[in-house]
Amino acid sequence: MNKSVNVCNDAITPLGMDEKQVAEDLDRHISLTLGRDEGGESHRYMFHALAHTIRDRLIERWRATRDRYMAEQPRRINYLSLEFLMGRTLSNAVINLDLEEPVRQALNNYACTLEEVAQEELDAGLGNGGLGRLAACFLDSCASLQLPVTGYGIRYEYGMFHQKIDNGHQVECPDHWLRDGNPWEIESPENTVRVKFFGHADYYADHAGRQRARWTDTQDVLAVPYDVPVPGYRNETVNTLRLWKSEATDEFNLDEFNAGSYTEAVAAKNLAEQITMVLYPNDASESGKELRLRQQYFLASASLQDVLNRWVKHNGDDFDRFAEKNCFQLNDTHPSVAVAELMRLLMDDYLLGWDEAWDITSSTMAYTNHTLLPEALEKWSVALFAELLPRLLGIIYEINARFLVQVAERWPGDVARQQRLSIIEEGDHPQLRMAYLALVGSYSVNGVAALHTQLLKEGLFLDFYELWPEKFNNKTNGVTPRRWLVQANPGLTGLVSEVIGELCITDLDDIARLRPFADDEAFCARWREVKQVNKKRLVDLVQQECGVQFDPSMLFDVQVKRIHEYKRQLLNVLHVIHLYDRVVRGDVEGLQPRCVLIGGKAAPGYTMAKTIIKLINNVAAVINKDPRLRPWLRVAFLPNYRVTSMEVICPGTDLSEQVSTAGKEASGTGNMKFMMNGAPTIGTLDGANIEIREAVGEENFFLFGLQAHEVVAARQHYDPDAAIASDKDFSRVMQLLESGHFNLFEPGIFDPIVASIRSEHDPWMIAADFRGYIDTQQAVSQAYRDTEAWTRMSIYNTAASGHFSSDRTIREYSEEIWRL
Ligand code: 26Q
Repeated sequence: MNKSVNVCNDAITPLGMDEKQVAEDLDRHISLTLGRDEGGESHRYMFHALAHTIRDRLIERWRATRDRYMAEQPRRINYLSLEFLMGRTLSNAVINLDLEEPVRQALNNYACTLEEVAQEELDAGLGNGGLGRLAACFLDSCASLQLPVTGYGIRYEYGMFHQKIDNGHQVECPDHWLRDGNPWEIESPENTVRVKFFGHADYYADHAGRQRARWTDTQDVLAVPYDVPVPGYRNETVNTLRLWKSEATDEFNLDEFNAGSYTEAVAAKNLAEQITMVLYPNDASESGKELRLRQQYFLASASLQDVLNRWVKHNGDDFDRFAEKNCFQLNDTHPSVAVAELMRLLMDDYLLGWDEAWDITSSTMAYTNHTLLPEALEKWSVALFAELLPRLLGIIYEINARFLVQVAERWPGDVARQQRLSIIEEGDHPQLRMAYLALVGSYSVNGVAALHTQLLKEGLFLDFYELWPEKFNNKTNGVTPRRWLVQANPGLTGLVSEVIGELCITDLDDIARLRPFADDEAFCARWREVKQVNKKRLVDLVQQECGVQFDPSMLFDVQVKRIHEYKRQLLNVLHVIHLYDRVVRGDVEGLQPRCVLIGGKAAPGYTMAKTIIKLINNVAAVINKDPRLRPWLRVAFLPNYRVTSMEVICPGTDLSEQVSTAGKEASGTGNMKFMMNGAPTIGTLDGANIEIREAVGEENFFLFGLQAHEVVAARQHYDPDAAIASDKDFSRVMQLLESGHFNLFEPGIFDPIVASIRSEHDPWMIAADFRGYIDTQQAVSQAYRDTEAWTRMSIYNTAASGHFSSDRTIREYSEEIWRL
């Protein structure tokens, strides 16, 4: 480091945070950074100029934060995740830097609004859904709580696909989100590292006779870091999200080139660069894809090397205090090969012995599980591992052998248990169970909601729980109130602050002070006004994106999330068909007019999920074109549901649908965003719904359906045909479906859906919960018609949402897992 640069920098006056300075910088970036003439700039250029203006101010604080961490040497937490679903950055940065007023005024000079300019930004869609968005909310909370947490992820060239709807079918389009350049990233080539693939492991004895290993004849790929600033809420802290891009090494190309095979050299370059080309769009594990394993190892190795390089730079090769000063939080099993990779780096590169390396690894790794579906637990073929990561496989075998000795000591002679617990699943095609590697290698294992953690302990991970009960803990998810309240719902935030006096947004329990105002009639009226404004915003979105006219005087019933059978969008459709049937039969007594909105992406290879999307669209088409239905029911499928759409959706929603089969949804986080914005939930006792209901009170939650243990018991004698036959409403709904009423010119396309509902083996037990769901929806309708009571319920939901701030979650991680 050049000292004079530092000294010089300290002397620079910080950039102004007032309107005048912001406006000057905006002008300068338009003319000098972008090379545009002033006046009449397109919103696109205004976005880039404003982003640079904001970015300059982020960078100042970023460097100060780095200096502070350097001086204070706190324990550093590294959040390893294959997904960070960040969405847009501009408005979030403006809010967190407290620049809203100056920015608005500066933009005034160009006759445009912050909203118009913000619209230009493409979502950073580097994630599938809940797990990826949770990582993004956590980063915001960590920076807002001034915790030294760095996110490590992959800079996918193509993020989550763009969903189009063509004749009711999902069509996937590429998401080239970096096309116009990304003003929020800064490349850091000096921190490039090498990641090895293929080759073989050589074992040898060193001069002291110790057994050592070398990984040789490898094909290396470069990992180049791109850093993204993560600003805390008005606290001068800016943390880092470091995203890795893969690039070909130079000498590799040169070798090929010298051998005269120029084209092979270019092809090899492509292979290296493929690694970070595209996000896998499955939100449940897709088995066996080699490229996915390459991504996982690429992230794990690059991130660990980065942390070790920084350590060695400041501490030399003394690793005594490494575990005290570092922690790796594994976001599901996706980066879990990090357990073996840290062992490799410590032993092969830094020459530690096995026991020393294991002590460090098993006291720095912590694992978060996000799923209870056994089919979603990641496995990799041993054969694939042997070819791609031979040295890692050797280490995993050794970890497993030593682990099974422990199992044998604890349960002598229990061979069945040893097989059950083994990291290697034996058979014709042996597989590595990545969750088991994570469990064995971590000092902490957490679930993401109380029920989920309990079910992990009783079921999926029971054997491990018996072995190491102290490792297991719960961390109920949360969402950041900066994005999901302040940014998404300025109207509500303003109203709340006005009545309770400055809301403490980093300690959201404070919002409980809102509760008494539910008895204040004037306040309730204003609460409704805010909701109406938000509903109109949503009406515009639905009009634009779906061409369906919603009516803000009707109840807005919303289900947005990935399309999955266990999430039961089908149940929602069955209710819609039931309402359709009622109106057509003239049975409108006690009916509440509704607008039903459904949105979400299906994994491209998940045929049933795609058929469900088609059904929603076909049902919507029949209903929306029938004039008899217009006063009662309107239905829309929102294409390309993403973070940015949720920012408009959750403030404008009256009723939040969280209807998964009990025991299947680990937590859910959309449920929390709706609650925060004052929408009561209709839901099952699943995931975080249970805690939401406890927090808001059972009278403010619309509960239905079997409980998790009842689902298990009911499977024994599950008879959907009988349930349909004995229920007139259900029979009529099935009659409409089976007669082809919603697919008159597309015969048979919904047969798989009908068959799944009627199957005794339907794992999601749609038929078991139909009646309860319909009745509870009727209770919702009735409740909604009592405007005063409904308003109170809405206020109570917001007032009780403090517990579901990701700040609370991160405080728990910080105290109980990270021990900061
Ligand atoms: C794995 C291997 C290969 C390809 C893809 C995947 C893969 C990718 C993403 C597997 C799973 C995911 C995502 C899972 C997920 O989003 N889980 C959700 O996590 C949320 C945050 O904890 C919970 O709220 C949800 O309940 C849970 O479904």
